[in-house]
Amino acid sequence: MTTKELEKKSIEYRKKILKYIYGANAGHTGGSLSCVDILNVLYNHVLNVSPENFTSPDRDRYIQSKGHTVEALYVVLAGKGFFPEEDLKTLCKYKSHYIGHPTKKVKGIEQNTGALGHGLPIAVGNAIAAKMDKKDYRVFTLLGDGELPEGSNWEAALTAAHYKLDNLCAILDYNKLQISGTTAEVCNTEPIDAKFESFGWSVQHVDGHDIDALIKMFDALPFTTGKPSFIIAHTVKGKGVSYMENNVKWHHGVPNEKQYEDALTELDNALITVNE
Ligand SMILES: Cc1ncc(C[n+]2csc(CCOP(=O)(O)OP(=O)(O)O)c2C)c(N)n1
Repeated sequence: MTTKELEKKSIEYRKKILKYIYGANAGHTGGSLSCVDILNVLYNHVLNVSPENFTSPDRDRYIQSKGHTVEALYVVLAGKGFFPEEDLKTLCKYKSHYIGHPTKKVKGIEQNTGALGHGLPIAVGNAIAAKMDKKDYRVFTLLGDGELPEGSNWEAALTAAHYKLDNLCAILDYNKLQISGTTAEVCNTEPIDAKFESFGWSVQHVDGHDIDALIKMFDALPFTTGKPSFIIAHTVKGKGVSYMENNVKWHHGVPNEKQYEDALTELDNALITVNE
């Protein structure tokens, strides 16, 4: 897929994230819009995973540690044919499997997450298993900067370096906001790059909304043989909808009808620009 095609896909994903959150009257809007370009590139360029090979032991693994932004994952998985997009109309409804956090009841989802701080440890376990089984699959996990203070992440970070897991890549959705304020105010984890480097990871920074830059970054994995890779993806919470951008209110805010229409208009205009 070309960069332009992926850029268009990102806008379509954003529209769908809003559509289903608006329909459900629930969801994590800002963080889903923040990470969707990363998911786009992962699922449409990087990961060897599809509905057909999802039970193969050789498939790549993607574990979404910041589980609350599952709406972004749902629209990407639906687009890949893991389940009919129609199913997302049941988002957050009684008896639906499409709940507000990832669950293995949904095809394409590797692990239940949402209690923050669990995805990286699980990914480390998967990557160790690949090494033990002499398999070539790779393991990717997406973390939020607000989730980084969870202690389990640091134990996993130590372990990943100890076992030289160069088949592991953690991506940080570095939007600098979390649930109730800036990440720095709630619990400062800076300097993140120096911390992971000192733990024995190979660290790179990227613009998490630049499709081309993301492709190049993922194509360069592993950054160092014998070390796990850490990508700090600089993102904007609420990206693509100007009134939501960098506003903590939209962590789990749901647009009203007028706001929803305005957001769609803005995204449709962005689509016209990409098409030019
Ligand atoms: C163990 C745990 N503690 C608290 C929460 C509540 N919680 C949900 S989202 C969130 C903030 C996460 O911030 P971040 O990881 O930066 O996500 P983003 O801003 O990218 O949406 C918190 C504290 C949780 N889900 N799990």
